[in-house]
Amino acid sequence: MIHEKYYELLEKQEKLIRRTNVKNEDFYNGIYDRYKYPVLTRHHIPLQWRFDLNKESNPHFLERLGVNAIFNPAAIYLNNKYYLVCRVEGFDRKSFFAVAESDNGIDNFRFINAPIYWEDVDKEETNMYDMRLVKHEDGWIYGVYCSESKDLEVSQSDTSRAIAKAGLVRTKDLKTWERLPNIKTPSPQQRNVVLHPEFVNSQYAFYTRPQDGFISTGSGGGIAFGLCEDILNPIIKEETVINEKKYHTVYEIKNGQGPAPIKTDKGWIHIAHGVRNTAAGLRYVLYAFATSLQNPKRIIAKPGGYFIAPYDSERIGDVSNVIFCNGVIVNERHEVYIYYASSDTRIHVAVTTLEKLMDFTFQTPSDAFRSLDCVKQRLSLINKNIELQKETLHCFKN
Ligand code: M1P
Repeated sequence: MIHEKYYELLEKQEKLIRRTNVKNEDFYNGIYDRYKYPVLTRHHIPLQWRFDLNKESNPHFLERLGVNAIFNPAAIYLNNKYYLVCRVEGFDRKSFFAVAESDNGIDNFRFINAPIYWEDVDKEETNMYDMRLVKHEDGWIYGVYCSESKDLEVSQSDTSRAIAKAGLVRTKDLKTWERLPNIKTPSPQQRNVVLHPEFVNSQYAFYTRPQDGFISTGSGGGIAFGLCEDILNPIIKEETVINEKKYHTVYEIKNGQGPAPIKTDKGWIHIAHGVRNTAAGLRYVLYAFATSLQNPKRIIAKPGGYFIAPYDSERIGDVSNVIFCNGVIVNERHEVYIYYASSDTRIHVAVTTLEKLMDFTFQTPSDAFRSLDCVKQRLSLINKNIELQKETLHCFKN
């Protein structure tokens, strides 16, 4: 017999899932709209994934397998539906992937099927997270994720040193997944590895983020590019850093590719995350850049500063002051849905159009790298506006 408490919690959860999301009218930058409510939180997880519903075996209706957070989702648009492949983190710290579906991309996201399970090919793998989904021109949907294992080279007393690698899976329907071998790269550690949607020189192309250590990126930490001949035996022989981390920018100590880039008439638009250090710890923001259609290794535009930063309550969570994005959707109406997580805790959406995103990417002044040069940029903007105001006043008087 099902415990009566289940029905009570289910009713509450249904209200949450069916709640209409609305634009956050307090926020304006013209570039994108923020939405009032997160699109997914841990309260959206199906109750049967957390509770034993049976009154006999669970008379007090205790939570057996809790969920701590839902964040950093991959995103894909299939058959007019919006899908997020979320990072779901249990109370035990282990993350896994689960698919949520919505008809409009901004609300009513509901988890479907069961948590994703695939063949266990790497017995050393302890944790998995931050998938990037790509519908590749070869016809498969690929997922690249961070596959974490304990570093066995360090002494036994070091219980936290780990190794991050790039795990690879593929699917056609988000239900059945084929686990392919981990991607081999020249760098000792990898996170934020992303497949480019098209072949480059007849090869699979990847963005990587080489790093020496698990947390600290050491000599790596920028966005690199590499080619791979065989996706079933994925080896990237050479990684070339195309977008470095840089002093006194928003990507000073880490710089990682977000979702796969968006193709536009003027170039590939990338949403990436940049990290800097502060007295309060690391601060993660999103920024944008564009690469050439003819040569995806060449950066052709890079607006200065951030695109999305932690805002109001987004600042607070398990790992505060973090905005992370590994999923974006462009629908047939050229609307752009940017799924971002705040503070490693919950998922939000920011919505714009391709036209506005291109305007932002190609027209925003780039970082001048020095305060006085940035003042010059701003003075040029102000002076142009003063001229316009004078002209307008003149016209008005006449
Ligand atoms: O805690 C912030 C993020 O830290 C890691 O990202 P990165 O390697 O780019 O610094 C990941 O653990 C990511 O999931 C997390 O959101």
